Amino acid sequence: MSRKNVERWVEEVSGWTRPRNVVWCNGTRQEYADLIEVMLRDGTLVRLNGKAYPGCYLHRSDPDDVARTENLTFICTQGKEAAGPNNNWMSPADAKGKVGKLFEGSMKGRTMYVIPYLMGPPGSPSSKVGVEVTDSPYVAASMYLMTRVGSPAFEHLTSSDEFVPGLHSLGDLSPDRRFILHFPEERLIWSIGSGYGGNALLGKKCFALRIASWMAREQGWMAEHMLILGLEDPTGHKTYMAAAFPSASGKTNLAMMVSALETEGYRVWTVGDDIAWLRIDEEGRLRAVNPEAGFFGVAPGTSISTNPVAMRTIERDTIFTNVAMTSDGYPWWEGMGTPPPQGLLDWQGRSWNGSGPAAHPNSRFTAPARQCPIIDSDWENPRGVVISAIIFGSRRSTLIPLVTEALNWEHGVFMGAGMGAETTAAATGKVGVVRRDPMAMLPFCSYNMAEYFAHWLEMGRRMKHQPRIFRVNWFRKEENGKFLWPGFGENIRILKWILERLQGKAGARETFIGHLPEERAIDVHGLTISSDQMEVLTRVDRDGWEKESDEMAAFFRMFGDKLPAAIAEEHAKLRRNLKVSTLHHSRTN
Ligand code: OXD
Ligand code: MN
Repeated sequence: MSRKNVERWVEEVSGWTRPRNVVWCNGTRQEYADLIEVMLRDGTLVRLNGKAYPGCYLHRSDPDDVARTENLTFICTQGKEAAGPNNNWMSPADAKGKVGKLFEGSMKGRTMYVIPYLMGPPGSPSSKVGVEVTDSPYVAASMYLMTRVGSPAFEHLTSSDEFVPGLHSLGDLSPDRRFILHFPEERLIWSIGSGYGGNALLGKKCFALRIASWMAREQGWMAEHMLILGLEDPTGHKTYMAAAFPSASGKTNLAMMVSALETEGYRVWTVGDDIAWLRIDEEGRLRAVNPEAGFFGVAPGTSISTNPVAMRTIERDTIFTNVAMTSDGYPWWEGMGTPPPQGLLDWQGRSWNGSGPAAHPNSRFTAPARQCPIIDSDWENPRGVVISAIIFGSRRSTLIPLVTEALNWEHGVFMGAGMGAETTAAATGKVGVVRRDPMAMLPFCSYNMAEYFAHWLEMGRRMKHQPRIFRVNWFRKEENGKFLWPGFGENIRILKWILERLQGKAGARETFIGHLPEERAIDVHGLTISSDQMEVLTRVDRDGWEKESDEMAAFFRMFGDKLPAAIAEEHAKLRRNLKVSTLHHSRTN
């Protein structure tokens, strides 16, 4: 490599942030052990019960630093237009002037870790190198779990000189001096004032989604907020699917699902749980790799019944953040399936008095992907896996059916582009309000989303074998607030319908929102769900769609005439069809 280029950059930033010393990370186990030692000594980590949870630690963060801060996240491009109405923008000069000052001396008295890391499988044409410089040992240790640190990165750099530098400092952790800045034109990341995963593990959201989505558009590939799974059918054949859901909406659970139809031969294999890098192969198929090497999953709600695979993945060599801790040194969180024990310490280390959650709602586990018992045999295949279906999903307690298949690629892109989602605790702000979150990428697309939709359309045109596109919603609720669909391992029934659609076997009826499963096309044997409930789950609610369509219109209007004509046309078609169905409605009533 240009190890020299990296050295030059490190020298520059250390002259300016002034750390006490600089440590280069090579990715060895010993280095990881040393980092852990440092943090046990200074209280950054607490060792968990070594018998039940060997190699596991708890980190309690600053109480004001527990989630991504979208309002403090900026795209810094020469022109504001390039960032689009979907991003906060600062000019590179202003950003560097303002935030550069905060970095001055910000590492005083601390160690600076230099972390060269590879995103993607070693030897893959999709993989890319980043170098993160950080003064947080917690961030450095987390990077060991989430990426491939050291030699895989240097080896990759023998074939290409390109690396994405990322400068991170905890600063004083004040939200008033917190900035997550992206300079996509020069492929640079600056982050200060937060140690939280999505703000500070720069390989994840900052590089693998924001910088990468920009690079992907320029270079003709895609960087998406998607899990990747392999669905094995009774013949032993695997079909790979990629699914985009907003943060904290069950991607990890879906990617690691223990199938309720396992005895019939349907099972799921995990390739990734959060991010997919997709490119078109020589035969015109879409192939995906998981750029990450670990999981940064939401703890609350994870249990032996909801996600036994995750529970097994995190029983060793895992860092927990902001979970509660029992008096025996076990991690604990709401929805873990055991009642809160006596003597519980809450996520801030205080004795828990029963009021409020003991674990923070966005508390997390960080664990290497190779520990996942159902990790797919091809998860590190340099060529990636061929994607046959793309699934969009989000939390919606009303309206959106259990599953819908798009009528074609353009309609599918419209489906993703207009997707609404209820907000979650993964970002600061109000939870449970519906916002438009196209392709679950609203917080992560670093350029004008109108151009992002155009890029999706263009990718579709370039593919000879387009994946089919689906929209799912496991989160529909009854009036009493109970979920209508059991979810988790039972979601295999929906994946099975999707697979049968790909195989031309499953029945569907065409409606103006797409293909919906025919009555009894979804295999519900063994489930206690009535045909009335299934009918509700697959119904098209005209009035609800009228309102949904208005909300989409308001969102699309932000993009003015940049909105691709194909998206505007799909929206107009929905409007026309709604009118027709109103006429029909009034005639038959
Ligand atoms: C995540 C997120 O942590 O999307 O994956 O916030
Ligand atoms: Mn995510």
